[in-house]
Amino acid sequence: MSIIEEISAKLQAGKAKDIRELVPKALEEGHSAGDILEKGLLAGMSVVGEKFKNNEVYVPEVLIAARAMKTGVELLQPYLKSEGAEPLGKACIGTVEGDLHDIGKNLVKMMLEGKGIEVVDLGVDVSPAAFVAAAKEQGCTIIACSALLTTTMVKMREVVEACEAAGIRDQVKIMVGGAPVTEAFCRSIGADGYCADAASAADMAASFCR
Ligand code: B1M
Repeated sequence: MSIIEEISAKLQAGKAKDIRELVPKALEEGHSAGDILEKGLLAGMSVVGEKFKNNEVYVPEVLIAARAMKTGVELLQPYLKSEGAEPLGKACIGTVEGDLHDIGKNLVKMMLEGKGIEVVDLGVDVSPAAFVAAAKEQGCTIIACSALLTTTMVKMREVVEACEAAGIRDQVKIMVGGAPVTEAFCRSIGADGYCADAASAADMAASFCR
Protein backbone atom coordinates (compact mmCIF):
# COMPACT_ATOMS: atom_id res chain seq x y z
CA MET A 1 0.00 0.00 0.00
CA SER A 2 1.40 3.43 -0.94
CA ILE A 3 1.57 6.14 1.71
CA ILE A 4 -1.23 8.02 -0.09
CA GLU A 5 -3.45 4.91 0.06
CA GLU A 6 -2.53 4.54 3.72
CA ILE A 7 -3.65 8.13 4.36
CA SER A 8 -6.95 7.39 2.64
CA ALA A 9 -7.42 4.20 4.71
CA LYS A 10 -6.57 5.92 8.01
CA LEU A 11 -8.93 8.76 7.17
CA GLN A 12 -11.71 6.26 6.57
CA ALA A 13 -10.94 4.66 9.94
CA GLY A 14 -10.97 8.09 11.61
CA LYS A 15 -7.39 7.73 12.87
CA ALA A 16 -6.44 11.39 13.34
CA LYS A 17 -3.25 10.44 15.20
CA ASP A 18 -2.01 8.37 12.27
CA ILE A 19 -2.94 11.13 9.84
CA ARG A 20 -0.84 13.52 11.93
CA GLU A 21 2.17 11.25 11.38
CA LEU A 22 1.54 10.19 7.79
CA VAL A 23 0.88 13.59 6.19
CA PRO A 24 4.29 15.11 7.11
CA LYS A 25 5.93 11.82 6.13
CA ALA A 26 4.26 11.92 2.70
CA LEU A 27 5.42 15.52 2.26
CA GLU A 28 8.96 14.48 3.20
CA GLU A 29 8.80 11.67 0.63
CA GLY A 30 8.10 14.31 -2.02
CA HIS A 31 4.34 13.95 -2.53
CA SER A 32 2.70 17.27 -3.32
CA ALA A 33 0.23 18.77 -0.85
CA GLY A 34 -2.36 18.74 -3.66
CA ASP A 35 -1.93 14.99 -4.24
CA ILE A 36 -2.09 14.21 -0.52
CA LEU A 37 -5.30 16.22 -0.30
CA GLU A 38 -6.99 14.89 -3.45
CA LYS A 39 -5.82 11.27 -3.60
CA GLY A 40 -5.46 10.66 0.13
CA LEU A 41 -7.78 12.72 2.31
CA LEU A 42 -10.57 13.56 -0.15
CA ALA A 43 -10.53 10.08 -1.68
CA GLY A 44 -10.93 8.61 1.82
CA MET A 45 -13.75 10.99 2.68
CA SER A 46 -15.60 10.09 -0.50
CA VAL A 47 -15.52 6.39 0.51
CA VAL A 48 -16.91 7.40 3.91
CA GLY A 49 -19.63 9.38 2.13
CA GLU A 50 -20.64 6.38 0.02
CA LYS A 51 -20.78 4.15 3.10
CA PHE A 52 -22.80 6.79 4.95
CA LYS A 53 -25.28 6.84 2.06
CA ASN A 54 -25.59 3.06 2.11
CA ASN A 55 -26.02 2.93 5.90
CA GLU A 56 -22.76 1.04 6.30
CA VAL A 57 -21.42 3.73 8.67
CA TYR A 58 -23.30 6.25 10.82
CA VAL A 59 -22.90 9.83 12.09
CA PRO A 60 -20.30 9.02 14.82
CA GLU A 61 -17.96 7.31 12.31
CA VAL A 62 -18.43 10.19 9.86
CA LEU A 63 -17.60 12.68 12.61
CA ILE A 64 -14.35 10.97 13.55
CA ALA A 65 -13.40 10.74 9.87
CA ALA A 66 -14.18 14.48 9.59
CA ARG A 67 -11.91 15.14 12.58
CA ALA A 68 -9.10 13.19 10.92
CA MET A 69 -9.73 15.17 7.73
CA LYS A 70 -9.45 18.44 9.66
CA THR A 71 -6.13 17.31 11.15
CA GLY A 72 -4.76 16.50 7.70
CA VAL A 73 -6.01 19.69 6.08
CA GLU A 74 -4.47 21.81 8.85
CA LEU A 75 -1.11 20.14 8.28
CA LEU A 76 -1.33 20.80 4.54
CA GLN A 77 -2.53 24.39 4.86
CA PRO A 78 0.93 26.07 4.81
CA TYR A 79 1.90 24.08 1.72
CA LEU A 80 -1.30 24.86 -0.17
CA LYS A 81 -1.02 28.57 0.51
CA SER A 82 1.16 30.47 -1.89
CA GLU A 83 3.63 32.50 0.11
CA GLY A 84 3.95 36.24 0.01
CA ALA A 85 0.98 36.84 -2.27
CA GLU A 86 -0.31 40.41 -2.29
CA PRO A 87 -3.88 40.75 -0.93
CA LEU A 88 -6.09 40.69 -3.97
CA GLY A 89 -9.47 41.37 -2.40
CA LYS A 90 -11.72 40.44 0.48
CA ALA A 91 -14.37 37.71 0.70
CA CYS A 92 -16.66 36.41 3.39
CA ILE A 93 -17.45 32.73 3.42
CA GLY A 94 -19.88 30.53 5.31
CA THR A 95 -22.01 27.44 5.22
CA VAL A 96 -25.63 28.49 4.82
CA GLU A 97 -28.27 28.54 7.52
CA GLY A 98 -29.33 25.14 8.82
CA ASP A 99 -26.20 23.43 7.49
CA LEU A 100 -23.32 22.32 9.71
CA HIS A 101 -21.00 20.80 7.08
CA ASP A 102 -17.75 22.76 7.04
CA ILE A 103 -15.02 20.64 5.47
CA GLY A 104 -15.59 21.86 1.92
CA LYS A 105 -16.10 25.43 3.10
CA ASN A 106 -12.79 25.29 4.96
CA LEU A 107 -11.05 24.00 1.84
CA VAL A 108 -12.49 26.79 -0.26
CA LYS A 109 -11.37 29.30 2.36
CA MET A 110 -7.86 27.89 2.31
CA MET A 111 -7.64 27.97 -1.50
CA LEU A 112 -8.93 31.56 -1.63
CA GLU A 113 -6.30 32.55 0.91
CA GLY A 114 -3.77 30.77 -1.26
CA LYS A 115 -4.70 33.20 -4.04
CA GLY A 116 -4.00 36.13 -1.72
CA ILE A 117 -7.63 36.91 -0.97
CA GLU A 118 -8.40 37.95 2.61
CA VAL A 119 -11.21 35.73 3.91
CA VAL A 120 -13.66 36.44 6.71
CA ASP A 121 -14.87 33.04 7.91
CA LEU A 122 -18.44 33.24 9.19
CA GLY A 123 -18.51 29.55 10.12
CA VAL A 124 -21.54 27.32 9.69
CA ASP A 125 -25.31 27.90 9.97
CA VAL A 126 -24.92 31.43 8.60
CA SER A 127 -28.12 33.39 8.01
CA PRO A 128 -28.61 35.52 4.88
CA ALA A 129 -28.60 38.61 7.15
CA ALA A 130 -25.23 37.62 8.59
CA PHE A 131 -23.70 37.31 5.09
CA VAL A 132 -25.02 40.78 4.22
CA ALA A 133 -23.84 42.31 7.51
CA ALA A 134 -20.33 40.87 7.05
CA ALA A 135 -20.09 42.11 3.47
CA LYS A 136 -21.22 45.60 4.47
CA GLU A 137 -19.27 45.94 7.69
CA GLN A 138 -16.05 44.33 6.50
CA GLY A 139 -16.05 45.60 2.93
CA CYS A 140 -16.15 42.19 1.26
CA THR A 141 -16.69 42.21 -2.49
CA ILE A 142 -17.29 38.45 -2.61
CA ILE A 143 -19.84 36.44 -0.67
CA ALA A 144 -19.05 32.72 -0.84
CA CYS A 145 -21.79 30.30 0.23
CA SER A 146 -21.40 26.59 0.76
CA ALA A 147 -24.22 24.05 1.21
CA LEU A 148 -24.16 20.28 1.45
CA LEU A 149 -27.83 19.53 1.91
CA THR A 150 -30.59 19.74 -0.67
CA THR A 151 -32.73 21.17 2.11
CA THR A 152 -30.33 24.05 2.85
CA MET A 153 -29.05 25.00 -0.62
CA VAL A 154 -32.30 26.94 -1.09
CA LYS A 155 -30.97 29.40 1.50
CA MET A 156 -28.58 30.63 -1.18
CA ARG A 157 -31.49 32.24 -3.01
CA GLU A 158 -32.28 34.10 0.23
CA VAL A 159 -28.69 35.37 0.37
CA VAL A 160 -29.10 36.82 -3.14
CA GLU A 161 -32.44 38.36 -2.15
CA ALA A 162 -31.02 39.77 1.10
CA CYS A 163 -28.21 41.47 -0.86
CA GLU A 164 -30.80 42.99 -3.20
CA ALA A 165 -32.92 44.18 -0.26
CA ALA A 166 -29.87 45.72 1.43
CA GLY A 167 -28.93 47.56 -1.78
CA ILE A 168 -25.51 45.91 -2.08
CA ARG A 169 -26.24 43.46 -4.91
CA ASP A 170 -24.18 45.45 -7.43
CA GLN A 171 -21.24 45.70 -5.01
CA VAL A 172 -20.75 41.98 -4.37
CA LYS A 173 -20.22 38.84 -6.40
CA ILE A 174 -22.09 35.90 -4.92
CA MET A 175 -20.41 32.51 -5.35
CA VAL A 176 -22.11 29.23 -4.55
CA GLY A 177 -20.92 25.65 -4.23
CA GLY A 178 -21.19 22.37 -2.38
CA ALA A 179 -22.11 18.83 -3.40
CA PRO A 180 -25.79 19.35 -4.34
CA VAL A 181 -25.28 22.73 -6.03
CA THR A 182 -25.14 22.99 -9.82
CA GLU A 183 -24.47 25.61 -12.45
CA ALA A 184 -28.18 25.56 -13.38
CA PHE A 185 -29.16 26.13 -9.75
CA CYS A 186 -26.70 29.02 -9.52
CA ARG A 187 -28.25 30.66 -12.58
CA SER A 188 -31.79 30.02 -11.33
CA ILE A 189 -31.19 31.93 -8.08
CA GLY A 190 -29.31 34.79 -9.75
CA ALA A 191 -25.94 34.13 -8.11
CA ASP A 192 -22.77 35.13 -9.98
CA GLY A 193 -20.73 31.96 -10.03
CA TYR A 194 -20.80 28.24 -9.31
CA CYS A 195 -17.71 26.08 -8.89
CA ALA A 196 -17.54 22.34 -8.35
CA ASP A 197 -14.34 22.37 -6.34
CA ALA A 198 -12.23 24.57 -4.12
CA ALA A 199 -9.43 25.17 -6.62
CA SER A 200 -11.83 26.44 -9.31
CA ALA A 201 -13.57 28.56 -6.68
CA ALA A 202 -10.24 30.21 -5.89
CA ASP A 203 -9.58 30.89 -9.58
CA MET A 204 -13.05 32.37 -10.01
CA ALA A 205 -12.76 34.51 -6.87
CA ALA A 206 -9.38 35.82 -8.04
CA SER A 207 -10.84 36.75 -11.43
CA PHE A 208 -13.75 38.53 -9.71
CA CYS A 209 -11.24 40.51 -7.62
CA ARG A 210 -9.31 41.50 -10.72
CO1 B1M B 1 -23.63 14.86 6.24
N1 B1M B 1 -24.65 14.54 4.62
N2 B1M B 1 -25.28 15.04 7.24
N3 B1M B 1 -22.48 15.00 7.78
N4 B1M B 1 -22.20 14.34 5.13
C1 B1M B 1 -23.89 14.45 3.37
C2 B1M B 1 -23.75 15.81 2.71
C3 B1M B 1 -24.79 13.45 2.52
C4 B1M B 1 -24.64 13.62 0.99
C5 B1M B 1 -24.49 11.99 2.96
C6 B1M B 1 -25.26 10.97 2.19
O1 B1M B 1 -26.41 10.73 2.46
N5 B1M B 1 -24.62 10.37 1.23
C7 B1M B 1 -26.23 13.79 3.04
C8 B1M B 1 -26.96 14.90 2.30
C9 B1M B 1 -28.10 14.39 1.46
C10 B1M B 1 -28.73 15.50 0.70
O2 B1M B 1 -29.16 16.49 1.23
N6 B1M B 1 -28.74 15.34 -0.60
C11 B1M B 1 -25.91 14.18 4.48
C12 B1M B 1 -26.87 14.20 5.53
C13 B1M B 1 -28.25 13.67 5.19
C14 B1M B 1 -26.56 14.65 6.83
C15 B1M B 1 -27.48 14.74 8.05
C16 B1M B 1 -28.90 15.24 7.76
C17 B1M B 1 -27.47 13.31 8.68
C18 B1M B 1 -28.36 13.13 9.87
O3 B1M B 1 -28.25 13.80 10.85
N7 B1M B 1 -29.24 12.18 9.69
C19 B1M B 1 -26.72 15.69 8.99
C20 B1M B 1 -27.09 17.17 8.75
C21 B1M B 1 -26.49 18.10 9.77
C22 B1M B 1 -26.66 19.56 9.37
O4 B1M B 1 -25.84 20.07 8.62
N8 B1M B 1 -27.69 20.19 9.81
C23 B1M B 1 -25.32 15.44 8.55
C24 B1M B 1 -24.24 15.53 9.41
C25 B1M B 1 -22.93 15.28 9.04
C26 B1M B 1 -21.79 15.26 10.04
C27 B1M B 1 -21.90 16.33 11.14
C28 B1M B 1 -21.73 13.89 10.66
C29 B1M B 1 -20.54 15.43 9.08
C30 B1M B 1 -20.10 16.90 8.89
C31 B1M B 1 -18.84 17.23 9.67
C32 B1M B 1 -18.27 18.54 9.23
O5 B1M B 1 -18.46 19.04 8.11
N9 B1M B 1 -17.53 19.13 10.14
C33 B1M B 1 -21.13 14.95 7.75
C34 B1M B 1 -20.32 14.59 6.63
C35 B1M B 1 -18.83 14.58 6.84
C36 B1M B 1 -20.90 14.23 5.38
C37 B1M B 1 -20.21 13.62 4.15
C38 B1M B 1 -19.92 12.15 4.45
C39 B1M B 1 -18.93 14.26 3.68
C40 B1M B 1 -19.05 15.76 3.40
C41 B1M B 1 -17.67 16.32 3.17
O6 B1M B 1 -17.10 16.92 4.05
N10 B1M B 1 -17.09 16.04 1.99
C42 B1M B 1 -21.33 13.83 3.04
C43 B1M B 1 -21.30 12.76 1.96
C44 B1M B 1 -20.60 13.25 0.70
O7 B1M B 1 -20.49 14.43 0.43
N11 B1M B 1 -20.17 12.34 -0.07
C45 B1M B 1 -22.54 14.07 3.84
C46 B1M B 1 -15.73 16.45 1.66
C47 B1M B 1 -15.77 17.93 1.24
C48 B1M B 1 -14.37 18.37 0.87
O8 B1M B 1 -16.61 18.01 0.10
O9 B1M B 1 -18.13 19.75 1.16
O10 B1M B 1 -18.67 18.73 -1.11
P1 B1M B 1 -17.68 19.19 -0.11
O11 B1M B 1 -16.79 20.34 -0.77
C49 B1M B 1 -16.26 20.21 -2.07
C50 B1M B 1 -17.13 20.80 -3.16
O12 B1M B 1 -18.50 20.61 -2.97
C51 B1M B 1 -16.69 22.24 -3.25
O13 B1M B 1 -15.32 22.23 -2.83
C52 B1M B 1 -15.02 21.05 -2.07
C53 B1M B 1 -13.91 20.24 -2.75
O14 B1M B 1 -12.95 20.94 -3.37
N12 B1M B 1 -17.37 23.26 -2.46
C54 B1M B 1 -17.47 24.52 -2.97
C55 B1M B 1 -17.91 23.24 -1.25
N13 B1M B 1 -18.39 24.44 -0.93
C56 B1M B 1 -18.12 25.27 -1.96
C57 B1M B 1 -18.34 26.62 -2.14
C58 B1M B 1 -17.94 27.21 -3.34
C59 B1M B 1 -17.33 26.44 -4.34
C60 B1M B 1 -17.08 25.10 -4.16
O15 B1M B 1 -18.10 28.51 -3.63
C61 B1M B 1 -18.48 29.38 -2.61
